[in-house]
Amino acid sequence: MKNILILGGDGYLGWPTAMHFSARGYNVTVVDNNFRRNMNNSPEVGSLYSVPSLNDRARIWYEKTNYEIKVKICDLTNPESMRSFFKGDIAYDWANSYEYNGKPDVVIHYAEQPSAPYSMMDYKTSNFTISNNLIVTNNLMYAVRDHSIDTHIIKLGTMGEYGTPNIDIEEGWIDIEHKGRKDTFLFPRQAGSIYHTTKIMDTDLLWFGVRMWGLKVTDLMQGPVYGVETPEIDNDENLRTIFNYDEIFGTVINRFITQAVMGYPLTIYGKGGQTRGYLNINDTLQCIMIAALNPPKKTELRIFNQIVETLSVRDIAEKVIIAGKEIGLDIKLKSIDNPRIEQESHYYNPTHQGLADLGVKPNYFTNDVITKMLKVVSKYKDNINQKLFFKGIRW
Ligand code: USQ
Repeated sequence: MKNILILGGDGYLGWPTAMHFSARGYNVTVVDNNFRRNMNNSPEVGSLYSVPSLNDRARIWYEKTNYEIKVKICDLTNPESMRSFFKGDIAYDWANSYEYNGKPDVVIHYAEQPSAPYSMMDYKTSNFTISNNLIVTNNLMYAVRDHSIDTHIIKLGTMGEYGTPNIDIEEGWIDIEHKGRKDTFLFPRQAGSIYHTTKIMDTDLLWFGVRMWGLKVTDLMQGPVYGVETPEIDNDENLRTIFNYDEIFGTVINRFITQAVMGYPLTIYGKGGQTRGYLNINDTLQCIMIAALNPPKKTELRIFNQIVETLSVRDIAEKVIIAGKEIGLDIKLKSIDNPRIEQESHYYNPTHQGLADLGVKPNYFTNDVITKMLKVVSKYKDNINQKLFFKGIRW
């Protein structure tokens, strides 16, 4: 494994992933269409701080570490743009000052519209989510099939593909016995938003590519991620990753931490019994690295549930309140009429053994982790616009 291609390398997870691989000596290329960055300029979106352009961040990273991260800004819904990364030409694109690496050994696919609320705003944002996410995945699948069949595709899926069924959630697959015969199928899926539905469709596309053409795919069913620091960011202002606290792009833990810092009551939607599998951003990095170092067999769609612990919204709020007290914060919570359509108290028991068996060591949502996050976020207090905490995007 030498060449790593990261699609969506400017996002919350993409940029830390790029630095994580680069710091370990891999040849990293990041591609992005600037969607998340442009959205941060919208008056409805709140980011804790602004981050340098992707090209500038790569330059700053190089000056600090001597490791090069190659950057290409382009739209991967354009099939020719996607295919250019898999042809293996060592070519120079003069117009964009970009030099192509050889074929990627691993491609990590984050290049999707990642927000459930955004996908539910109206038919336009829904159409954008569907067309962007599915066309990028389909372009990727064909590019690998046509030019680089040995490339290992690591696709970020989501635990939300499974929904909240009243049975245990298996790791991707389920054995079914029906009228005396047995077979193995993808675990039943039932998404709670248009965004999550596109992730189900991505999985179906890739499963098709695996069966038809023998692609080598790892699909990571990831839960909501939280955190603001990684060893590579190393508290460096210029290497920070995009961090949103607004209702559209902020995930619940990052939002609650930011609300806590501002003394704003934590926005619990409905009963707060909504339970999900969470993980720290550092565990995302661990999981991706371990998945890359342990590729599946050819013709295998390997699925891992990428979470480390399950928590309800109320559990999260209570933990933040307790940790906040330790550093003198008086945090309240507030139950809000739920703008989403989802179960608010339900059974939830997902298996998540595969990545642990490969050596992932979990970091939990502890007091210590919470107080550290509260302290980092406090530094940017002046940038926080409380009006963006709740907008009420209805499903
Ligand atoms: N929630 C609140 N209050 C808030 C925000 C959220 O109670 O202020 C609740 C939501 O109703 C939901 C839960 O917290 O029940 C999680 O919401 P979220 O916004 O953190 O996560 P979600 O919309 O599901 O999406 C996020 C990421 C997405 C990823 C997904 C993993 O944005 O990219 O795929 O987490 S999962 O949820 O497992 O599908």
